[in-house]
Amino acid sequence: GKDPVRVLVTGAAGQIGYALVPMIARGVMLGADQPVILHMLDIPPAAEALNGVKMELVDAAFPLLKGVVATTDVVEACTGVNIAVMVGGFPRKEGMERKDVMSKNVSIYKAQASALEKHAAPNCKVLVVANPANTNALILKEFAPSIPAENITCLTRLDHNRALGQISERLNVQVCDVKNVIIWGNHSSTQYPDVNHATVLTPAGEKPVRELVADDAWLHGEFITTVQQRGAAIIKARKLSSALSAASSACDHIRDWVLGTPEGTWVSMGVYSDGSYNVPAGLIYSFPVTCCNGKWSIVQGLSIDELSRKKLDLTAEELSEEKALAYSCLS
Ligand code: NAX
Repeated sequence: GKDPVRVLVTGAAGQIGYALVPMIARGVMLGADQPVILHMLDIPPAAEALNGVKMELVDAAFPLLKGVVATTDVVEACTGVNIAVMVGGFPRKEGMERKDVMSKNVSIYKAQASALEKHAAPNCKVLVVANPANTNALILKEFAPSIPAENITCLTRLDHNRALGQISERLNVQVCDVKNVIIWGNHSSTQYPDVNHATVLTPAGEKPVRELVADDAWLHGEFITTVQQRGAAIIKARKLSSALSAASSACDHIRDWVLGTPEGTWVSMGVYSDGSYNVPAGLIYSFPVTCCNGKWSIVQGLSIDELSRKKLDLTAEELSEEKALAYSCLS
């Protein structure tokens, strides 16, 4: 069989971690024929809970799971990992200033960047989930200069999947028949969920979502705000933030990156901007991408109408501000 792949999950004792590690151990992330060794990192106050997760992983007797490292030592956690899913971070608490939260996460991501750079396997692929996801990924990139920029990404696949879900509910079609929505920009409420190029597979062939929905007011209004505000709606309903959908989408992100996107389909990933679509270079920005042989590339040449242009720029501006705030925390 195949050699095991080492997958790091930081913040593994948390909510998303608890949903994510069994998915990885079942082959949802890397395939049903790919053995894995899980590396789980958390901080000392969560060490006992982390050990409990390790006990449950043992108890579940996953055939693909060839080993579990559960640790609060970042070097041990990062050593030899091929894939790093960064879920651990400092959450925003009631009454905290944005700058204070940013400052905490900048120091976490700076330290973990160095550990990954020194100890991860060559060509390690990194997915940042923890918020502010795009900016944490940017800090990680800055402080791990020997890891290629293309190997550092952030999660906007949950937003992408939420957009697919909303279209499928609205049209009463199977979600697997909807494709090529786009999430542009920041994983925040300024993100732009764009359906201008999205299609639905119908018995009569592929049809544009715009033609099938035929309700611009909904597409320009409620659809966009529902996707942007879905995280808050889940918190309101569950009294906890999204976890199973975040974990599942993180698996989708890595699976498509490693194993490739289906022909004719793109997905959304937060990646290092090269200036495509006049998005400022040097931001981690969510674009439509296709993946092949373990590499993503931004889908080029899509038409951007005036309304979309404004929304692409607005979310880029927010990311530039976050970047400036993050850098101000470094000095
Ligand atoms: P939890 O608070 O349940 O878990 C976070 C875990 O991280 C905790 O166990 C904590 O001890 C650990 N942690 C804190 N600092 C750490 C460090 N320096 N090293 C390692 N571990 C550390 O949060 P959870 O609900 O699991 O969410 C995790 C992160 O995902 C949050 O930042 C959250 O905002 C973010 N999300 C991002 C999403 C996305 O689509 N990009 C969606 C879901 C989620 O909101």
